[in-house]
Amino acid sequence: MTKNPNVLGWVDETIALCKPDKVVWLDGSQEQLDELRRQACETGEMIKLNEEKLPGCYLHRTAVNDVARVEHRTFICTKKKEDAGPINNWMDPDEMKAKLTKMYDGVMKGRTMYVIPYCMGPIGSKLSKVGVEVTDSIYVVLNMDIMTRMGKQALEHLGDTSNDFVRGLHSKADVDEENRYIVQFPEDNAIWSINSGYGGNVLLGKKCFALRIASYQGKNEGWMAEHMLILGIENPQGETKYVAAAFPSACGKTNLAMLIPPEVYKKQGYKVWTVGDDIAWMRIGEDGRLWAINPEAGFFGVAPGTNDKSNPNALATTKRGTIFTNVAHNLDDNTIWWEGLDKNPPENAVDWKGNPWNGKTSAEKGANPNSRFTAPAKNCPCISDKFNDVNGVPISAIVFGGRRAKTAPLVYQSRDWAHGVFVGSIMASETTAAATGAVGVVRRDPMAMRPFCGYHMGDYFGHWLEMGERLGDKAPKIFNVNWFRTDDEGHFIWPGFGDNMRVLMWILARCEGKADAVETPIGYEPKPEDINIEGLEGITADTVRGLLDVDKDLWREEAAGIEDFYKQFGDRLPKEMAHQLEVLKKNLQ
Ligand code: GTP
Ligand code: SPV
Ligand code: MN
Repeated sequence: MTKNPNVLGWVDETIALCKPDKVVWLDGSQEQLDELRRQACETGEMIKLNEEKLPGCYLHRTAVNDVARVEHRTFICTKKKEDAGPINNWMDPDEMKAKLTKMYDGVMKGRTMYVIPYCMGPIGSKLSKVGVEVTDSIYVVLNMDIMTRMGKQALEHLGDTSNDFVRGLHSKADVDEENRYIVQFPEDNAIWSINSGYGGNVLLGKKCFALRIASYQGKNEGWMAEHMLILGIENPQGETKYVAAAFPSACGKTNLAMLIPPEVYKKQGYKVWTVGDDIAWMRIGEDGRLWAINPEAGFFGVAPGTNDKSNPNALATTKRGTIFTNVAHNLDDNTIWWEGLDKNPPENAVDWKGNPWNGKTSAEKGANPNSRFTAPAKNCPCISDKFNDVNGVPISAIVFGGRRAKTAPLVYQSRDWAHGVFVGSIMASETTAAATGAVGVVRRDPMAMRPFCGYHMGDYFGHWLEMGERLGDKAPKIFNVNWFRTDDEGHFIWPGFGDNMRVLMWILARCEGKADAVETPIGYEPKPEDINIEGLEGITADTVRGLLDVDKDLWREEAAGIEDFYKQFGDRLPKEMAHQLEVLKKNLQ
């Protein structure tokens, strides 16, 4: 399929190491993929769902011990420990390779090795990059087919001589969690993943390449790889402005990216278009502005909570050609179900663990809280016509946000780019089921990149500052949002979902110099009456005032927490960041 000696040489090495019975190169043809679907159904790896109701859709259950990313087993292996920084797990690359080589040796005996060439980003775009993943999992192949542009087209994009591709070696091995490793070697353009069969651990184009490796490449090559959705808001005159937003895992990116405008905007003719829901690669264009592409071709979205009210566009996207992972299986009509899909759970079902399950009587959940759908972007009713554009889209605003019951207000704007980098760096959010470990614990998650930054976080802040200097007055404006403030009973105060557009509208108005703001100790905020609440039940200007409240006591505690967090970066914390913290402390006096 290719003459590229770098690709051929590397694949030969992996064959010699893993010793598969058979090697299959994925060309991307439907015949080849259909044959793999057939095989996966034969072995029980996948279950074919109701062809009338869910054409081309399949269900897969992972091992019960393998349902989320594993941050404690994820490593950044740079030659020097300090280059991985204090937040990443590190091991010497030679030591790690020696350790894992023993585990890969002969691991594919009796199995088939699949070689998946794939392109992250539109074919032919200068912003796109190629990876090759070898794996022993058909589930991985079929997911990569949805999530990336894979097959021959990717090898053609790479060309016959280039060595600029990411080498991804995956084996599910025995799915042994004690020996599970997700390892990035940024200096070698390589990823080694073993003993998992789940999502972000094994679809190596996604978090491992498009964020961890790509963030490192971006630093060296002068661009940015970020954990951001990209959406366009089209006004009644037909002009579209683009926003990129970084929220931690399971904090609302897919939902915001596909939002349905509230009636008040819909009737005026506003439309929202999805460019991406998880990752943005951004470069400075010839016009000096920041341009973004979505490197992915599909959505690996959180299933629970997705329904025809919260996210009808996502639900519509999953009706064809979709793989469902770890949701409940409705045996009556061979469809699927998850918590929050509707109020009618199936009685005759199988839960995500594979046990008989009655949704009406069981106390157990039918779907894992981190169950997912893998759906082609082209199914999405609101997919942007710029989705495949080789130039990407120009970004007007960057939005950070987390899941905070208190402290962070509904929205605020940074005073300038450097302050915006500070605002991103102090993000904190409650942990979710997207990674193993405790859920609901507040932790610092700078730019939503804590689990995904492939190098020293202090240098990463420095890279953001440098990008701002290069962008100058063409830099996007930077904001922070929080949809998750709760009242005394723990209920969300802000309605969220489609109504988040009301906040985005203030953000865009600020970018165009058309809205006022008030100065607070943490940045600029809207006047409560500048958030449009027309048609919202139970929300008054006073509710908005409450949501915008900056509690100085809480923020003084916050500043102390930031100071602690910053300490670990030592002299690799840019001076500008320390200065911004001093300004915040002074503003809070
Ligand atoms: P990853 O794919 O893990 O990166 O997650 P994500 O950031 O795309 O999160 P997603 O949009 O899938 O939302 C995760 C959870 O948050 C779902 O259960 C949603 O229902 C919920 N959620 C999303 N937006 C809102 C919102 O505006 N308000 C509230 N209360 N919940 C929301
Ligand atoms: C996330 O956890 O941010 C995800 C899911 O988008 S995974 O691909 O598993 O990383
Ligand atoms: Mn994500």
